[in-house]
Amino acid sequence: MSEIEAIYLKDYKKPAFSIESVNLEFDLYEEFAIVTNIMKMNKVDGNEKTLELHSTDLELVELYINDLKLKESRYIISKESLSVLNVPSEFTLKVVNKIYPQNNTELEGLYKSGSIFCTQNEPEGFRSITPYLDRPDVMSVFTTTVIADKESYPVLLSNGNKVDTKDRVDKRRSVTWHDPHPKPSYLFALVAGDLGSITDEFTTASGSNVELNIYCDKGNESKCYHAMKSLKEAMLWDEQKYGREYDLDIYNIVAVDSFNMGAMENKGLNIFNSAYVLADEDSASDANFMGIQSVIAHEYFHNWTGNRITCRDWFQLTLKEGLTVFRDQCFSADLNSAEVQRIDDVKSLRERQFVEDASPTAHPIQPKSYISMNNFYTSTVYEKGAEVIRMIHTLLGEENYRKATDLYFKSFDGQAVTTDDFLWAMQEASGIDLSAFKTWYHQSGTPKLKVEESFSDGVYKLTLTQVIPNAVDSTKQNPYYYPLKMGLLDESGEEILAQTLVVSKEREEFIFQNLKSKPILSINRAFSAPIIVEQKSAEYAFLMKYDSDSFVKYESAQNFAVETIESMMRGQEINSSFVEAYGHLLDLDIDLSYKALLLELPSVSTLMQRQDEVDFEPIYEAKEKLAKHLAVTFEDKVMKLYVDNHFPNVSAIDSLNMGKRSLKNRALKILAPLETPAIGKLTQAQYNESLSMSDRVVALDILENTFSDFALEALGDFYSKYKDQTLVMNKYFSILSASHREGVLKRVIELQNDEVYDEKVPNLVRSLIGVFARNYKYFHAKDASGYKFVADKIIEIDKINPQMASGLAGAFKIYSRINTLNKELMRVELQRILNTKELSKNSFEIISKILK
Ligand code: 0A1
Ligand code: ZN
Repeated sequence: MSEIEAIYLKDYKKPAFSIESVNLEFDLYEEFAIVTNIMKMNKVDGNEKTLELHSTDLELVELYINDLKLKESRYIISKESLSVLNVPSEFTLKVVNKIYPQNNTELEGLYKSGSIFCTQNEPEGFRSITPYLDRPDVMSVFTTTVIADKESYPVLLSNGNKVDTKDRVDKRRSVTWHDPHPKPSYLFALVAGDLGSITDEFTTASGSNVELNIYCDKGNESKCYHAMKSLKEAMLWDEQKYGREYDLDIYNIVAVDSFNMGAMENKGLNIFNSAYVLADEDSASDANFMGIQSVIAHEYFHNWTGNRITCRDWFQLTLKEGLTVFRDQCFSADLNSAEVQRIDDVKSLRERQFVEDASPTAHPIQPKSYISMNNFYTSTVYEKGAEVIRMIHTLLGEENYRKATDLYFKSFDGQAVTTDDFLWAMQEASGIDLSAFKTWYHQSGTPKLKVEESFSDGVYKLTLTQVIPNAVDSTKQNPYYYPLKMGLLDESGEEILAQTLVVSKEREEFIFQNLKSKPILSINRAFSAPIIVEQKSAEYAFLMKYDSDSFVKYESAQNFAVETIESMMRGQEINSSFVEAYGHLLDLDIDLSYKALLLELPSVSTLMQRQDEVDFEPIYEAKEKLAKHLAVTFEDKVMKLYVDNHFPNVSAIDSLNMGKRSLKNRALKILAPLETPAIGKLTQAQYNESLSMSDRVVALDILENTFSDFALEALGDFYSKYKDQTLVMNKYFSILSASHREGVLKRVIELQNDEVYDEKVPNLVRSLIGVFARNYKYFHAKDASGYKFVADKIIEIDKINPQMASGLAGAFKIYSRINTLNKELMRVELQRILNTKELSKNSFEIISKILK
């Protein structure tokens, strides 16, 4: 594998050429496509004689400079480039080449999803379409003509505004699009298909009318209305919160079934994984509706944070992603329950990012090197990146933050910039020195904060010690600078004080005077910093009852449960104070979705992250025992919660009914461990009478895991109802793959032959194989069967779609921390993958890092 080389941030060089304009023509046929690319180019660096364009597996048809056809001696084609020798300082380069979208299973560049031609170019897909300076700091004005058979591909789309349509004699049609905003190639998009659509419009604050279209497979139009509503909500929110208006006459969204990620923010033509567009009450869960609202907004927000201002190079990815995730999180918090949104964001950060940060693939939000950039669309760059922006927001305050973002947009509009440029704007507008804050961009690992308290003579002393993990290469790292929101409560639960401390040293003391008695500490309120707090003997039960901060209340319930489960793992009895405190939660009269979160026991992943040597069995055993005890103790109360929130059974998608559903489904999950026929019947009835997908899948999951006698019938019913709706079938595969019942691996293997399953469709692979690889019980089976199966799949899928394969390889990230027996079993399989001939650089990078 010696030919695989890393790319380093320190090696960044400015481009030697610029591209003033680019004119593209796509002639699309069933077997191939001909791309004609005419670029007006200028030398930036006068000494450079050779123009080196990025180009993957180029099949060149013709090459011209200023209308002069070039002889073979004037250029060199390699696997990854096209070099044109002796170019003048100003010239027009015309490249004609042939590509095969129909055979493209990697889903990068131009490919086919079903019968739809579509593109995915971030980060480096464009170079497989046509030779180009495929780097984000080369921005150009694109004009694109798409030509295809009129009948099979009546809809022809690209970026910008439509400027021309021509019917041609040969039953083909050409449509030309012009995008006046200079953009890098990764934002280029093209779609051709026979699509259905819905249309709406939005009037911007300054009075421009924007045509909004959402395209999908014919027949799915009625499932696009929630996405359209979300788009309009996002457009309005960005005007109100950030003063950002949309800047073209048209905004198109296209939903396709085969897509590697969630969606893509191409200028004026977003392409989406259909899972984040299509929804109706019958087929989508409440979580799906929320997910659509957030991803639609995320892509829309990129128009300013990503497109108008883009990244200088891919090491700056968090510049657009961290900021845009922060923006979409705030949007969702404003439109829904803010407290639930914050807890959900933190849960997801801890389940994914904290695990990554504790693994050999840990990296700073601004990485220093990569082998395949595709591997760096990580929860670190996205979600930890969003936490970093959130800390800046907290340090600056709302008003200064808005001044600073205004300055950022004004200073860098139309440019490709760095995270330092962003920090400059934050600092310049607020007057707050952020130099010590920069550490967050360059270090990896989750910082810990040790909290010690003392009290005497009315003086309360808080001693904070930062415990900073080493980097992956064992080098020591420095302390961080961050805002730490905290409060002090008196014995009766009254809040004495609430403030934001700034933590900046390895060890520091904060003194609070004139207190009547030892206060109770509420720390890292709202999860103001993405850290792990270590505090001995915290007053969890008290904080669960009295804290005014909804996050700390939740955190205390979680921590108390963790403490209880861990003591059970050490052989102790169930802590009755925890059980009592849990009982109080059941009585709270609060937001229903929030209550459902408070009643959830910590995940296996949370517990596993705290173990020095990970072993799942003891975690399961203790957690199941506690769950059963809670169910027995509170059966009547929980049943009342269920009944109160289940009837009348309605399907409406509004916050009240979504809250009712999440609480009653939490109640049903709490009751399930009773395993009584009555609960089995209740679950079966919920499945049979369900009006919403949330109720249906929760019931199905419980039947599958707890009441197997009833499961078969319900699963059969679900299959026959939804086998023609692939998106819904993802839920079916996931439930079966995540199951704890006997024989899961055997069933997963068989399900690969199901007529609905297709190894080329990432959503399906993630639902069946990806979910299995997170089924701790069966993936980590002590006979290595789970590891062997997933390793085989990685090897097989790597040949079809390397991005999908390296995504699956993520399941092995726990390698360095797992118990010795599992570690050895894993090692054998990881080595086997690494020995595979022609392994992609995507998979090579992840697996070689894990094995190091
Ligand atoms: N920029 C998109 C995510 C995205 C990234 C890479 C992709 O293919 C390799 C696809 C999509 C976003 O943040 O939504
Ligand atoms: Zn994004």
